[in-house]
Amino acid sequence: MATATVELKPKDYKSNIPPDWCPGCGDFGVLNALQRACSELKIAPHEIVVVSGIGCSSNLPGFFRAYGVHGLHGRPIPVATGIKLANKDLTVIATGGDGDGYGIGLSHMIHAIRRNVNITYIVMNNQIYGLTTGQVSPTSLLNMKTKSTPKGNIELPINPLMLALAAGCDYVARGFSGDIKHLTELYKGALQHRGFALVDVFSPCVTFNRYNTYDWFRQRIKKLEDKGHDPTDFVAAMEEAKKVGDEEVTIGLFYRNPNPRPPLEDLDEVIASGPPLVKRPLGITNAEARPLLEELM
Ligand SMILES: Cc1ncc(C[n+]2csc(CCOP(=O)(O)OP(=O)(O)O)c2C)c(N)n1
Ligand code: SF4
Ligand SMILES: [Mg+2]
Repeated sequence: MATATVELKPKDYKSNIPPDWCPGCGDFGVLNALQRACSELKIAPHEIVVVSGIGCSSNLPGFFRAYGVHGLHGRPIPVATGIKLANKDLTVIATGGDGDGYGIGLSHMIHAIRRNVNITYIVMNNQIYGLTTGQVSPTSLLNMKTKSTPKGNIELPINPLMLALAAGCDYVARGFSGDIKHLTELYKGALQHRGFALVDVFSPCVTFNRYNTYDWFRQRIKKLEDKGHDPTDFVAAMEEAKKVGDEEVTIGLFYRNPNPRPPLEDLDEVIASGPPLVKRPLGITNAEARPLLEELM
């Protein structure tokens, strides 16, 4: 993680495009907390790349002042992986929604964890497909009525935290976009972690999810730190992650491995052997490189 030499305020991480999310959308809090975290860690905008998929949440890179890629549905992680491998000096953040990351793109998360790609993955989990106007998502609760499940959801929701823990993720956290201060701390931990870090964020869709509202969360949220949870205890993290449903919603740092695995960039012989690949000579002449590049344009 590179650091800025000048002091930057959270507002310095705002792009000149104002967010077009519905008023009250949880994604405002997700963006706000990320701006604060980068400011507090003094990571300069030109050293950050935010990569997203498709969805309301995936519009986030456009509103954040840094390099950004608004990619394909479910594919922020492969793109983020490529960027990190090409330039290990960059702070690479993958973002998107629950449909994007836990539906169509789920396998990418598991493999990136297995490889321990050094990126932070922020999932704006509103338990619905927002952009496509309110269909059931992989994290919609059982029996939830949505546009595509008028009689109630008959499928068990996916548990992203348990999946991440089981795959070997060394930093697993969940926040709530209605608690920006708390979320900022979870992001800071994730950005400082060398390896794959997952921050799942409950980020209410005020337009299409009439069930999991801010009030619904506020009545149920319990913070792990208030429960005396030890984030170095893997079994306790699994036990806490198991608790999803209607009664209690747990947020906080579930797990941080006290003996984290080295990230991919330290293990790959070529990448580990010197400066970022983008800063190394190509080993071929410009004349040889030009036709290869033209093929990609
Ligand atoms: C390959 C592909 N399949 C389906 C779609 C249609 N689509 C766009 S966004 C989306 C789901 C968005 O849900 P989520 O990722 O949870 O984001 P949200 O809008 O809720 O933030 C779908 C199914 C698409 N764009 N591309
Ligand atoms: S539809 Fe839902 S997720 Fe999309 S911008 Fe509006 S409130 Fe946010
Ligand atoms: Mg969603």
